[in-house]
Amino acid sequence: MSRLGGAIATIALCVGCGDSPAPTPMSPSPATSTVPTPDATARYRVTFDATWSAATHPNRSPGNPHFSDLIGATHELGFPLWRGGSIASNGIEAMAELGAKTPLDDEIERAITNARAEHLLSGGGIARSPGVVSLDFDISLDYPGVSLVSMLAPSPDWFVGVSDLSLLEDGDWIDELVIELDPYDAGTDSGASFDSPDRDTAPREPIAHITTPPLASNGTVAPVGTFTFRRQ
Ligand SMILES: [Ca+2]
Repeated sequence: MSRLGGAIATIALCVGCGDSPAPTPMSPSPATSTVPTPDATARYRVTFDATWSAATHPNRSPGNPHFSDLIGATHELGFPLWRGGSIASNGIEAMAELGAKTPLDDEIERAITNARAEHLLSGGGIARSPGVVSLDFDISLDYPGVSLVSMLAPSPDWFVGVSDLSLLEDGDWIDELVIELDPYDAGTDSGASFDSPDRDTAPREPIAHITTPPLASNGTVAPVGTFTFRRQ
C-alpha cells in the first residue's frame, strides 16, 4: 500500500512540472486530449447586483437612485454595441439619457439581420438601488460576446455595462464571471449632476469612465454594482 501511495504521489507531483522532459514521448489521442470541446450553445443567467446608494456615493446623492431596464446582445467578438473611447450610437445615447430601449433595440435587430449579433437581451431594471435583477439568455460559439447596459438614474447620460465581454475562456464556456461596474459617461449630454437639465453635447464626446464628482468622493469613483454571469 505504501508503495502504491508513493507512486501516486510521485505522479501527482510531476503533473505540470513542464521543465522535466517526459521519458517516453506520448502520442496525442482524443481520449487524453486536454483541448476543451465546448457545447455549441450555453445558457447563462446574469445578475445585476446594484449597490449604489447615498452610503456608497454620498456626494449630492439623489433621493431615488435607480437603474433602467437591461438591454444588450450576444454578438461576434469585436462587434460590441458600444465601447469606451468611441462615440455613442443614437441607441446608446437614448439608453444613457432616458433609460430607453429604443432605438438601441433597432440597432441590435439590424446587427442580427447582418449576422453580427445573435440574440437581443432585454430585461428589467432596478426601481430602487440597492437592488437586484436577473436575466437569462442563450449564447453560442459563433457569437460568444456580450454587451449589456443600464442607465444610472437620475443622471445626464451616465450608465453601466459590459462591452465585448467573451464568455469563452481557454476554449470553453466560463462557469462564473463577476464584473465590477464602474460608471461611464456616454459623452452625449453635458449636465454636471444627477438632476441637471438636458444639455445636448454636440458633437458627441467619446464614452469614458467617470472620474469626477458628484460620483467621485475623495478623488475616486466607487463601483455602483456588479454583473455576475453564471452558466446554468
Ligand atoms: Ca444628448
